[in-house]
Amino acid sequence: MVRTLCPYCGVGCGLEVVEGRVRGDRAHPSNQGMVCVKGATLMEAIDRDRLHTPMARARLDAPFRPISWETALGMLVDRLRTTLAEYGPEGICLYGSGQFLTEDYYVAQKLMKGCLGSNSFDANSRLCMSSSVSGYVQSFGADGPPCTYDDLEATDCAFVIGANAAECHPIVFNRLLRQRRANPAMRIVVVDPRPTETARQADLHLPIRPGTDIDLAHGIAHLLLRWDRLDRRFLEAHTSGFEAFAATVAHYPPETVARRCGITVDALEAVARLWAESGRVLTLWSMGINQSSEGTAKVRALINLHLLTGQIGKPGAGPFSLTGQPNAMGGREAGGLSHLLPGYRFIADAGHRAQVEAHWGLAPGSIAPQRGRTVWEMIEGLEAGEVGLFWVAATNPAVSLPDLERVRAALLRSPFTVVQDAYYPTETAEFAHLLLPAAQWGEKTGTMTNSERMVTLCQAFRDPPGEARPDWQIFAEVGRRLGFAAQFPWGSAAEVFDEYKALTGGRPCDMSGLDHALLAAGPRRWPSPAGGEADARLYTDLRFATPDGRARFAACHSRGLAEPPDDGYPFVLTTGRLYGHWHTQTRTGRIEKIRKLHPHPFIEIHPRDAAKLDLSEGEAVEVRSRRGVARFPARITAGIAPGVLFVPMHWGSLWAENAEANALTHPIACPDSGEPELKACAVALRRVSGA
Ligand SMILES: Nc1nc2c(c(=O)[nH]1)N[C@H]1C(S)=C(S)[C@@H](COP(=O)(O)OP(=O)(O)OC[C@H]3O[C@@H](n4cnc5c(=O)[nH]c(N)nc54)[C@H](O)[C@@H]3O)O[C@H]1N2
Ligand SMILES: Nc1nc2c(c(=O)[nH]1)N[C@H]1C(S)=C(S)[C@@H](COP(=O)(O)OP(=O)(O)OC[C@H]3O[C@@H](n4cnc5c(=O)[nH]c(N)nc54)[C@H](O)[C@@H]3O)O[C@H]1N2
Ligand code: SF4
Ligand SMILES: [Mo]
Repeated sequence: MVRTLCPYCGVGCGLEVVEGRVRGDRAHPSNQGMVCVKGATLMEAIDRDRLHTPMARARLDAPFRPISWETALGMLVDRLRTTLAEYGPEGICLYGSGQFLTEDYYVAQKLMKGCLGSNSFDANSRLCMSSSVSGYVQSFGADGPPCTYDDLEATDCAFVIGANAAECHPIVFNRLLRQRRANPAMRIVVVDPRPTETARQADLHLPIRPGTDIDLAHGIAHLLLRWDRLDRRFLEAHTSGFEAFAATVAHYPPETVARRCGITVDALEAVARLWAESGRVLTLWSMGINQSSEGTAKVRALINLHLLTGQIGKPGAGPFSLTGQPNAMGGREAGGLSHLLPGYRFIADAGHRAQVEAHWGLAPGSIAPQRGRTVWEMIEGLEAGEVGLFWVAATNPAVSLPDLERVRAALLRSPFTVVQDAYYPTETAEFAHLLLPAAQWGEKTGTMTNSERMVTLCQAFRDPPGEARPDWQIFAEVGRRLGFAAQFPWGSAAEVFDEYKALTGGRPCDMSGLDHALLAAGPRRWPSPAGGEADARLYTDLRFATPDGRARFAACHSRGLAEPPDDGYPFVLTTGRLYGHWHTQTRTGRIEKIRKLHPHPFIEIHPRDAAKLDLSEGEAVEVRSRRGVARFPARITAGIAPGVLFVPMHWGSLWAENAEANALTHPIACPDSGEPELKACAVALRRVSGA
């Protein structure tokens, strides 16, 4: 029996692998033996359509030919050297993933930011958690979700906003439902423009208009101030910026807020009353908040409510982001975004750079002082001819980035693209010059951190197929061949972890007390300082990670959608996920049971809008935005608000004809987090007659 972690969502369920089958690990505190359909069917896809050997081609219209690792690594190292000489370090970009192990992430940071001098390592977390990262950092002084899953079973009121947890974080949602069964007075509020499975289970569902979350949060704060339902002692002792915040929310009276959000004043008052009267309030959010041109401000507006009411640092209470990918947390800890360094450090901080340079045995000044490119800036860099080498690992940007026409055009211009993936074909492989076969889950050992800061050792239990190699080993071998033998000496992932954890000592994400041997006995939550104990929750002493120890209120106004609907594009399209599928389907598209569950893409539309187009159930609709078109069979549902549409993100060009959500979306991003507004764009509809 081997213990590991589910490689899908950020719930981070512990698994046991016994004789080639997986089951939930009862000893794992996060899931206590439970798994959802994705975890349960995991084994079925791990051998299908794998990439077995490196492959290369001189031009994108030529066929790939298999090559040896020796040839592939030689080619890559030559190309890195010539790109450095011709473009400078920032001409090299590596785009990674929350599906890396922490060890993969760490070695990639050392290679890119340390040895190559390019801070342009970014991850798909930029499309996912980066607004939560910047929200936590701005409000608390450090990243890190303060809560644990035990809070799900200790809360009186779960405020679920912009998250379809029943489908996307099923085991977290199960634990919440378990709490409501145990404590019938407990309430679940769901704020989502769609009638999701999560909303159907709610005691109160607020179907707000997309992009009005800040209005809603400020509207709640306005009422709490009016009713004088504040925790004044907490406010005065532990926060800053209250006056400016109070002045801001004065502009959000209930009538205005209800109108903007498209809900009734009664509904607004009902939710504000729950905030006022519940002993313990837990806010859970995910992409409906983060994927927004004001994502950071949305996160801070939610945190404001916790500061106003002192709902933090105690069981059952606090702001709790639900992490998307299995190791997006570990990625943040290891510095896996273009403005970060390992141990929750920042590129912009000269002291932080010096600490990391010293740890890496590199000369002072090796790490460049400016942040690197975000993934969208990498695309712009390709367009401008400023990027000479684009290296993609464990993500499928030819499906998951916004404005795909523009992305594809940029990829076609790329002088040299490396795609390091476990599967072949993928949509992004079409744009590669060099393919590197990666070992995936079960074939490499290393650690992942889930949403509740629980670090789990994922143990290998099978050999990689063909010549596939763990990502960290690929990065390390490239580093050695570039002349950095001393920097990449490790023989095992356990040694990588030991070097990495030393960089977390004394930092908020301290895991200096952990190692692989200890984790083999069971998962551990950080902070885990060497030789010390720490509370399970962050900020139980109500001292925050800011210089004055106070959490900061944000006084931001709601700006609404970056691309609001208008006469030419009168609908708001939102995008998201389905219970069975995982992202771009590289695994789940190859599993019969899941294909049956979700056989084809679709668009959700309100009956009134469908009637205007004379559209009946299942008929094809053409959806057009300023950037592209796609077609979907209509799914008519009274639950969705009129004027709002929904399409799932899962169908790229390999899996359906012309049904890409991201053909339509735009890249306008939050100025603080760089996270694009994947949740809303303006579109027009046309019935496709005879289809
Ligand atoms: N089954 C499944 N589970 C997954 C994944 C998967 O691919 N499949 N992926 C994982 C990953 S990486 C992630 S990031 C998470 C995402 O998890 P979630 O964020 O829960 O999933 P989404 O479907 O992307 O979006 C959630 C909801 O946001 C709503 N929404 C849209 N616009 C707004 C708005 O303006 N305000 C509010 N309040 N809500 C809005 C949408 O209607 C949608 O129901 O799921 C993880 N879990
Ligand atoms: N319209 C719209 N677009 C979105 C979103 C949305 O809600 N709406 N959500 C965004 C979000 S939150 C996310 S997280 C992204 C996800 O988007 P992607 O990251 O593009 O999606 P995945 O299909 O998970 O891609 C992971 C890739 O890594 C490969 N892989 C798996 N394991 C390994 C490994 O160990 N090593 C290597 N090298 N490869 C491996 C898989 O085969 C797959 O090709 O999509 C974003 N795009
Ligand atoms: S809830 Fe998430 S981590 Fe748990 S089994 Fe399902 S996909 Fe895997
Ligand atoms: Mo995500």
